[in-house]
Amino acid sequence: MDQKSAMLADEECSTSGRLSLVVPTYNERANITGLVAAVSRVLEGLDWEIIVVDDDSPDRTFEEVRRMAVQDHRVRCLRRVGRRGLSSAVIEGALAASGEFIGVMDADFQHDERILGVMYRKLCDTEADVAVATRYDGQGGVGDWNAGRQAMSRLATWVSRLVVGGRTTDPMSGFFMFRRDLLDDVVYDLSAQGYKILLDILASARRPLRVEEVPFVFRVRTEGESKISAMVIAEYATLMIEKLSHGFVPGRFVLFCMVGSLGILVHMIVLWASRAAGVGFEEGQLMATFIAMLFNFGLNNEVTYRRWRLSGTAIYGGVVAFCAVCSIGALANVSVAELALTELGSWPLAGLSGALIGGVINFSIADNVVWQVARRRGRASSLQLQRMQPNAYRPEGLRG
Ligand SMILES: Nc1nc2c(ncn2[C@@H]2O[C@H](COP(=O)(O)OP(=O)(O)OP(=O)(O)O)[C@@H](O)[C@H]2O)c(=O)[nH]1
Ligand SMILES: [Mg+2]
Repeated sequence: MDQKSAMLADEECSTSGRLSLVVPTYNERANITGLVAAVSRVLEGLDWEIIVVDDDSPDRTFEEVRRMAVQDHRVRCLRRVGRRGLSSAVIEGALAASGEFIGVMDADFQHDERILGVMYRKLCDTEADVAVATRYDGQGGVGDWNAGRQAMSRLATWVSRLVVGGRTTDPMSGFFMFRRDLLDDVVYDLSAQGYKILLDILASARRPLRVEEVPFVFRVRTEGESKISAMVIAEYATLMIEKLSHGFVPGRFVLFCMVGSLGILVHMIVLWASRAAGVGFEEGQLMATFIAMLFNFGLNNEVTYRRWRLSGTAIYGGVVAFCAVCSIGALANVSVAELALTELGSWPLAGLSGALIGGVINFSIADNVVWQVARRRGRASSLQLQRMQPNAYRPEGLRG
């Protein structure tokens, strides 16, 4: 499709509702000006706005956006300070949008802006709730990805389809458009973690959705760097576990266990180092336990509880509470392991049972005590909103 054919000078569509395009950015200074120019060209004739949600990029992408916003009021900049996360950036941008239709696309030109018009038309000409730009149907494709990335993407797409069924060929797509009332329906149920916001929306909807697809070929990034990391992959895995277990196993619990496993590694390294330095076993064990607890607290605060991260002086209270919680978990661990050893007679099984029970107890208490104040604050604001919208779904943590 050429650029002209995708333009939207069409009268019928131009009066059908504003399109708000949400573009999350992190260090996209080299791309953002060109992207806004390209998008405004293809959306000519349509009532549109672009909301760039920038997480205080070190390359100061937000300054570029503000400069454009001064010249064109359809361009808006939402700068988030002390926050990171693609999904939460998209949700907050969409909540700030004024359009009846909301589009989401990356800033790095990998998403072909020339199909925006077709996606918009799919929504306004049909009863569709979502229009997904897909890499896995018809003329779509993943471009120049190497075999490893292709295989990973295929596997992740297959797993995602276990969660959302066959509603779309590309639930992992970051390029899509939807009606604003869909967001209002699902906003309390979104996990808002990680990269895969379309998947989150589709999995959270409690009514059958009509999904239309538009194929496109994923382009190669030419400017700036990818933000895909081990953390992004871990977040994807936890999102899948949470959705597949229908919320029974919270994503936070999975991350908490991963952090705990790393904590054991830290413990063993410190113990080994202290023994090598001639420190006695008991002193070494005490030191290793304390350092591992500090490590676990820090990593959980940065990763598992990123959204409710403790900062400033609250950190001190958090460390003390976390160490106290871990002592309760450790006590339960040892007691259960002793009991299991007597009953089962197998030390690996006994050790595993103790670790599992200790982990569950640590998580339950830490989740409700250490990060409780920040989480309660989040819940309270959700409840306040819910009272204003009685038909909205109940926020996370308050479901029956
Ligand atoms: N606001 C915000 N935007 C982000 C964050 N992480 C990534 N982004 C933006 O989200 C979009 C997608 O990120 P990419 O790193 O390009 O991810 P990708 O396209 O799946 O991966 P590549 O093919 O490797 O580029 C880009 O516009 C990023 O700038 C974040 O933490 N906050
Ligand atoms: Mg990209």
